[in-house]
Amino acid sequence: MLTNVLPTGTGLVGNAFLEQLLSIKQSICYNIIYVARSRAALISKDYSPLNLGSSWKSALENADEKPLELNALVGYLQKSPQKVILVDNTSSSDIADFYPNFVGAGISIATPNKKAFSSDLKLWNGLFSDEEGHGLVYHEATVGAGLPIIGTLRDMIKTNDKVEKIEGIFSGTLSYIFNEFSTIAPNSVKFSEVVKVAKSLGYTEPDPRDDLNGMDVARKVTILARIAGFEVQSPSSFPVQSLIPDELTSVNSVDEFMSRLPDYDEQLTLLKDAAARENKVLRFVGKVDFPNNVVSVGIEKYDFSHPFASLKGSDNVISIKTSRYSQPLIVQGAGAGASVTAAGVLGDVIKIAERL
Ligand code: NHO
Repeated sequence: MLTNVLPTGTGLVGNAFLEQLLSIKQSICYNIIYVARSRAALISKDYSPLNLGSSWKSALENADEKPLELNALVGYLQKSPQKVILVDNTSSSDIADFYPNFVGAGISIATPNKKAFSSDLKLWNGLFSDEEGHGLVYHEATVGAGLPIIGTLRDMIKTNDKVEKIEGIFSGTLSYIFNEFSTIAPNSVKFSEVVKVAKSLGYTEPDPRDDLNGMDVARKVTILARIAGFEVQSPSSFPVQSLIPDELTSVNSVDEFMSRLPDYDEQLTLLKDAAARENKVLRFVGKVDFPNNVVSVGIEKYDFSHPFASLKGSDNVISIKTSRYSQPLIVQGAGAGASVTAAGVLGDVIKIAERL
C-alpha cells in the first residue's frame, strides 16, 4: 500500500520527524511528495516520491519553489492518485485555521500544532467527522508529546467510560521549575533562581514569560477537556494562574524581566514553606473536574506521597479518574523535546495510514 505524506515545517520537531520517517521499515510505503518550510518547498508535480536521502536538508535549503498557497495546496492534494496525509509540524495559525478545508476535501492531518484544537470551539467542531470522504485528524503530540494520553482518553470515551477528573502536569518547563523549587527534602532555593537555571539550560521559551503565563498548559487542558466532553469555548474562558508578577507583564526586555524577577520571590517562598509544613509540595497543574464543573490551571499542593510530588526533571504526568478507573489511571514520562514529540506525530501518521 502507498500513502503520500506531506511534512510541513522543518524546525525542531519537523526535522526529527523527517529523520524518523525516513528510517522506519513498514509494510506501508510512505511517499513524501511535498516538504515545506516557511519560505521554500520541494514539490513533486507528478506525485512520484521525492528523492530524499540524507541530503534532504540542503535540498530544501536550496529549493527555489515557494510553499503552495493553502487553497492551491488543497487542489494539488485532491488530484493525488494516492491517499494523502498532511503533517503540520509548524505553529502556524493560518494552517491550523485551514484544517476544516483540508479534512472537508478528504485530506488527513497529523500534527503537534495545538492551535486548531485549543482555539475557538467552532473550529474544533469542524474537525472531526465519521462521514465518508472526510479526512482523519490525529494530534496525540499536542498534549504530553509522545505519551499515550489523547488516544487513551478517546478510547475511554468511545467505550462509554465516564471521565470524572483529569489532573496533570502538562508543561515540561513548569514541571522542571516546580520539581526543583518545591522538593520533598527541604531546600532554600528561590523561584527566580530556578527560572534562571531553566532558561540557561534551554528548557524555557526564549522569553520565559511564554511558559510562566500558563497559556501553554491552558491550551493542553482545553484539548483534554473537549475530548472528555466539556464544551470549553477557548483557553481564556476558564481561570489560568499566571506566574508572572503583574508589574513585570509589560516589561519590554527579557533581560530586565529576569533581573527584576528576584524582587517577587517572597510570595512563592511563603507558599512553598507553608506547603512543606503540611508535608506537601507545590506543582503547576491543569484540572478538569466534572462533578464540580470546573476547568482550571494553577498552583496546587500535593502530599509527599502523591505521584506528582516525586516527579523528576521535565516529565509530564496525567491522572485520569473515570467510572471504570476509580483508582486513577496514571501516565508519566518525557512530555517535551523534539524526538518524543516527533515520535508521537509519526505514530499518528502510521495509525492514519492503517485506516486509509
Ligand atoms: P520550530 O522549531 O519553530 O519550527 C517550526 C517550523 O515551521 C519552522 O521551520 C518554520 O519555518 C516552519 N513554518 C512556519 N510557518 C510555516 C508555513 N506556513 N509553511 C511551512 N512552514 C512553516 O517549532 P517546533 O519546536 O519544531 O514545534 C513545531 C510544532 O510542534 C509547534 O506547533 C509546537 O507547538 C509543537 N510542539 C513542539 C514541542 C517541542 O518539544 N518542541 C512540543 C509539543 C508540540 O512536547 C513539546 C512541548 O509541549 C514542549 C512545551 N514547551 C513544554 O511542555 O514545556
